[in-house]
Amino acid sequence: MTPSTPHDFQGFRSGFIAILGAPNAGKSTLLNRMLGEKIAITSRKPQTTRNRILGVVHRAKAQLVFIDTPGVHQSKTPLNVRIVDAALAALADVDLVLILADAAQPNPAAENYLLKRLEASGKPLLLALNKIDLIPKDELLTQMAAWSARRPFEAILTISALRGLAIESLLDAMQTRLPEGPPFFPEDTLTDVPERFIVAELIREKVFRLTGEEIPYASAVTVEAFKEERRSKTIRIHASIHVERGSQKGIIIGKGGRKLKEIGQAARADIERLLAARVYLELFVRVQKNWSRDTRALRKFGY
Ligand SMILES: Nc1nc2c(ncn2[C@@H]2O[C@H](COP(=O)(O)OP(=O)(O)OP(=O)(O)O)[C@@H](O)[C@H]2O)c(=O)[nH]1
Ligand SMILES: [Mg+2]
Repeated sequence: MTPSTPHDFQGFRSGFIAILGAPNAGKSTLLNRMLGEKIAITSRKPQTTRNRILGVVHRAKAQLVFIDTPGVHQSKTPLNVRIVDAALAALADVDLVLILADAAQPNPAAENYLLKRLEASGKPLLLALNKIDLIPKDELLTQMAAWSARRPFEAILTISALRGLAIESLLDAMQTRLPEGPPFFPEDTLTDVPERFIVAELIREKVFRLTGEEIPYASAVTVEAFKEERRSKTIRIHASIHVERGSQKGIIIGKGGRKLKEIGQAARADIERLLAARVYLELFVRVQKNWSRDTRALRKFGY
């Protein structure tokens, strides 16, 4: 690539956009959809995302840098307070905020809390009502009216992140509201999160999807070893699933190790797709008593 002069970026727009919303609104699904790659994990259960995840969308005349965030809600547990703080901290450095709301299952308590926390930020807000594949059009119109009565938005759009409906119009609406300027990242940059982090997240996603009750919320995943074996073209990964109690360890392992095997197989398939390589995945389950309430453990697990 030859170095670019500022002149090359005439008419080019670039900026940072935070995706904020109640838990389960579809924020991570939308990020993946806009990127055309899966970098953020998703599940039917709320509070899937725990960290800020950056994703870069490259368009002909613009670069949109998204920050996917954990769902904002009022919760007082140490883990959740950290998670929500992480989401709102994303606000500081962005040019625009995209609020994503679940039109099929509105969450007024969390939405109002978010709007209140956004008041002081002074950032322009764009609203997208998601999951329009699940509700009739007239109900959507009622909701749009109700939202615009709550506070003014730059624009209100209706989309389906899962089905890929109206995603281009949403990108257009965001692009026109970004400042003019050169791109922040090279053209081949998709994210700034390390592969190891995405690997840990893909394992955590399987725990979220394949276990019930409190297990997903009591689990954290760390990757201890990540070794490329040139000769066999295999990547050897050792990872641990940390839970809070011995009984939870038993549930994750399952009868005859069946649950852990299921988690491992599903995770490995995704990791192989991500890394485009053969993967040998070894999973351990460890008990770290009440880690979600322990500041040091929270830090160790990346929260
Ligand atoms: N039907 C339908 N389902 C959707 C749509 N977008 C997302 N979902 C589903 O909604 C659920 C939650 O999606 P996520 O992307 O994990 O939601 P999130 O906002 O990132 O959730 P947290 O990280 O927990 O805050 C998943 O089961 C998605 O498949 C949509 O447009 N239509
Ligand atoms: Mg998410």
